[in-house]
Amino acid sequence: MTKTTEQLLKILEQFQLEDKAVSATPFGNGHINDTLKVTTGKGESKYILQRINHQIFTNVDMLQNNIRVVTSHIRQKLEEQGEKDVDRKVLTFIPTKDGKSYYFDGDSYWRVCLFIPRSKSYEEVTPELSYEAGKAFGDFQAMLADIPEGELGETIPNFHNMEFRLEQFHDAIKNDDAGRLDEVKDLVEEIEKRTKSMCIQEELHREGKLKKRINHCDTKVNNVMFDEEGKVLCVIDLDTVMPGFVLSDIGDFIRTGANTGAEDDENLDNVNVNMEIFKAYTRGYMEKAKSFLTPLEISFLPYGGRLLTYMQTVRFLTDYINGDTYYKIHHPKHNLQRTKAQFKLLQSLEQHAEEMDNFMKQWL
Ligand code: ADP
Ligand code: GN1
Ligand code: MG
Repeated sequence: MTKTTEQLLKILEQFQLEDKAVSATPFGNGHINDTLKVTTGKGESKYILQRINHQIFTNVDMLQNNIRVVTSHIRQKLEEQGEKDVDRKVLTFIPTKDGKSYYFDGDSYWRVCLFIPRSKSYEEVTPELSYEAGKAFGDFQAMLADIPEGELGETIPNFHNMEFRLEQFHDAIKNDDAGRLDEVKDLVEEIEKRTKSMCIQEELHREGKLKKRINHCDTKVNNVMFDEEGKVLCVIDLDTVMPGFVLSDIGDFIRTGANTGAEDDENLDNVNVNMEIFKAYTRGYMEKAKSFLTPLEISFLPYGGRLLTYMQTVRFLTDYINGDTYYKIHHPKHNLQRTKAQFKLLQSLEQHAEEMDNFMKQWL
């Protein structure tokens, strides 16, 4: 439900804001939450207001508790390191007037954080920005590695569990709720061909060879904030930070950052893997993550790119078959278009698999 500015300002009044808000306008390109930039009387962008998608994040208390644990853990580490610019290096959430981390208006859940001044996010990156982002996500995982097990909940259970995503896919096919199955038969077949090879992580985990770590789980390039000089400030969009398999956090960056086209590109010729971006991200990531990754995990990093791209293909197609119940869409065939573009990227990653594996040898 769209809110008027007046309604949004009423919601903002519930929070302990230092400066009075005068406007709130839609911001960013997220598919899940609604993000608004809040401006004060002085014309300054001061806050970010977000409506949490509680159809998807059903346990808002768990979600907000995870974010509190993660941001305070990082804040403490930054302070210990003598960091001067802490407020631009980690998100700062503003409590409500009654001390809660979110406000429920009887219909939606809202939260507010500080707008990071002089910051920028990108939909496309250069090798330099990609290297910086690799360091940022490697560092993020390293900083969270000592959070005791059990302290963070799974905000979306089985979020990056490939076996579970395929179960959802097969349910969608069985039900064919929107009557779209005929139209997507070829894509379904391509997905089926790869099911076994894409569930290796779950298999290795059962065999005790792969452990879970705390991951960001949404390492899209637009979830990294950079400063004016192209240095990383911090990673944002912390809703999906949870225990999972380490490949998530390289895989989603390769999927989004190392794509020469857009996630939903209409022209599939635009979509290919950009090897320079892959190499730069991996170099940055390995600088920070080498100390905690096992040789098995290191050798699997390029597979992570294929896996997350395959997973996203499956998720978009599942949503299309279900009749677009999960992702925000901008036109009726959007999820199909996204599926095709992601599948094209997967094919390109498959063609470059050997080259990517060879690149990893310097760390093995
Ligand atoms: P979504 O879940 O919708 O992706 P995000 O938290 O990633 O939401 O926010 C969407 C976009 O808004 C980001 O890509 C970023 O450009 C911008 N943004 C979010 N939080 C901040 C912030 N604290 N300061 C500045 N920009 C932000
Ligand atoms: C969603 O919130 P956003 O737009 O950054 C999704 C990710 C997908 C991504 C695809 C909670 O991320 O898992 O990879 O869209 N988030 C959730 O673009 O499902
Ligand atoms: Mg985001």
